[in-house]
Amino acid sequence: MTRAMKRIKLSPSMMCADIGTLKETLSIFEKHGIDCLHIDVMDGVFVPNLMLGTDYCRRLRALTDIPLDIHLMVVEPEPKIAWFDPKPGEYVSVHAESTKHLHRAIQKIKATGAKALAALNPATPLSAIEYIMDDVDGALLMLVNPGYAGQKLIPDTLRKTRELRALVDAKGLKGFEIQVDGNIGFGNAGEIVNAGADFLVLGSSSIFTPELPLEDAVVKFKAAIQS
Ligand code: S6P
Ligand code: MG
Repeated sequence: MTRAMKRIKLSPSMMCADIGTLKETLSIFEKHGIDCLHIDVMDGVFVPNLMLGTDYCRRLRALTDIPLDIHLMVVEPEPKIAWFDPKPGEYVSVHAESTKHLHRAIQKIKATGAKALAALNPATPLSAIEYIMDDVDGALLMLVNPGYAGQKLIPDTLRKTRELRALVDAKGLKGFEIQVDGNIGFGNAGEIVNAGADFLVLGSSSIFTPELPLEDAVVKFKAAIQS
């Protein structure tokens, strides 16, 4: 199967969504088959910003059946995983840089029934996850430094995406998902998918832009990854 034919999952970054129009936003996502809602959890320590928490997740689950995709950017993530009450069908990602025991944190996520992704900052080598790839459901490669929306993609993260895809293919890990996050736009989405990503986080560089109504932007983005 070529990359172009592969089903690409889309996960809008809810920290970029207008809270005043949340219900309309969710109904657009439901109508267009959006796969997940990306929840950026920031503690002001692991990253220099504070964002989204447990109550927000609980509220979103009451408003929609779209599964959450919870990106933990916090120090000492292990005890905090349960705070989010992850559900089967959801995703939780934990940063390799945030824990001394990444494998243990991954096991804690999997014990909840949710899928576990190992997240890597742009400067962290793939070797940080190479020996636990059989035990994760996928990886989250940051294409920007975590902390803020609206940053510029660090070019060598595309080489890293290609290298991870090659490693996944060489190991024959069929279900392993490669999520990428940061500055994914209409113009570079094709290149990012061709590099091997199959799970894209969408923020201010694509669907949450003042230049286009949300629904038009979703339709345009889907067309961009199909062409
Ligand atoms: C960044 C965070 C991301 C952003 C996303 C925003 O720390 O993990 O999920 O919300 O990158 O997208 P964009 O297109 O503004 O970079
Ligand atoms: Mg994120």
